[in-house]
Amino acid sequence: MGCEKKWIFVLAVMMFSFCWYNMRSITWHPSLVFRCNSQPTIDYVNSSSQFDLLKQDFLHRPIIDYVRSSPQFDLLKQDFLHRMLYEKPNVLSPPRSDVLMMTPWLAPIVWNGTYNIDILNTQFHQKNVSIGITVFAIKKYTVFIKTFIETAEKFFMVGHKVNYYVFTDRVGDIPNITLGEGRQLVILEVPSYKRWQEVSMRRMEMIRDHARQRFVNEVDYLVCVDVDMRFSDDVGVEILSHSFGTLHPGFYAASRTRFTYERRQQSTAYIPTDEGDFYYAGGYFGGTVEEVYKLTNFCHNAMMTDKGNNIEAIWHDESYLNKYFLYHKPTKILSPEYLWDNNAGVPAFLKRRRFVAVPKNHNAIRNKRALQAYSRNKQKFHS
Ligand code: 4GW
Ligand code: MN
Repeated sequence: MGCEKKWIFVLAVMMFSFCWYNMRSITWHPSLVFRCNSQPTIDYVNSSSQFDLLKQDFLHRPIIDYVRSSPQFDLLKQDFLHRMLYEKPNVLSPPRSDVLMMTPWLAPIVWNGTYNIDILNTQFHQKNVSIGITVFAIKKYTVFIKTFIETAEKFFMVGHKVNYYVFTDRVGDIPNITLGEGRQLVILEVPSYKRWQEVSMRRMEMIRDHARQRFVNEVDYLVCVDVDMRFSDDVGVEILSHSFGTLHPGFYAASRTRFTYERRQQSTAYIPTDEGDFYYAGGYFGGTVEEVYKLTNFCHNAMMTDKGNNIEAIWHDESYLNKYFLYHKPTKILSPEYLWDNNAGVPAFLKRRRFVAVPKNHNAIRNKRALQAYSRNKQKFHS
């Protein structure tokens, strides 16, 4: 009898445990709770194993440290615009329909009428940007400096901080020019090269070296241009971007095959006839100091490789620049408004001429032999 009671007791305990176990799962097991829900949340929850990992991440990295180590978030908060009144952009009526406003890689092409300079000025003032403009005046080209800087004072980045970096071999020939507030002239003495091609090409090396040694500590952006030019209308922060190139005034409408890229395969500047987006001008490019360093470093190294192989690209630094931009697409492109030659007339799409070539008295400015070679090439390739 005692034994029977014991078994009945054991059985009762087992049945009770079994029922209790099941009741617990009915009441508390999360999957059953979710099953009561008409939405199939259960599948989502069950299959989202990455949520477990997130939880662990959270435990291992205390929030307080994360906040403390990200001071840039405080600065971001300050970046906002005040109330401004201007015409609303219209999605179904683009500001320009006569010109390409965007590249296939979504880099804007800067044309008059496509941007609001007040918005851009406010944004760039908030960032307190400073802009360096590099220009070379080697040998007789010092004659261009006065007009270049005087017109830049009127039109280039007015209201922003500007450093003019004038590279020259004739320091004594650089005139004294009174500059506006926040603007300064820095004269950089550099060697001159015998061959004019080298004078033009070595700009890449000199910009590269000074970008690293000096510009990076002094300015945010660099604008690198020819000196035989005058500003005749506004050139402002609308041109600034990570990296930018400018459409050459002679080729904006030309087909790929007519672009005067380097076509010899032996050259590092070689571009086949079935490639190429635009023909960029050698006399106007820029970007952040770091990007300009990369660009000029590439071009100079490519030139040196070619030099070692006794080859020089057809349009010198311009050919290497075009090769660089083919495979390192610029993030902004300047329309020919930013680099024009009045010899090409004034087509209807050209609403402004902001930076135009100063006619050169070739005989007085350039050495004779170089001039002959130069005109021969111009006729052959730029006609
Ligand atoms: C032929 O005798 C020469 S000299 C071709 C360029 C020369 C040259 C150019 C020079 O003697 N001194 C000089 O400083 N440069 C710089 O290179 C100057 O900044 C000039 O704007 C740039 C490109 O030369 P460029 O303006 O004569 O080239 P194009 O006619 O294509 O704009
Ligand atoms: Mn020029």
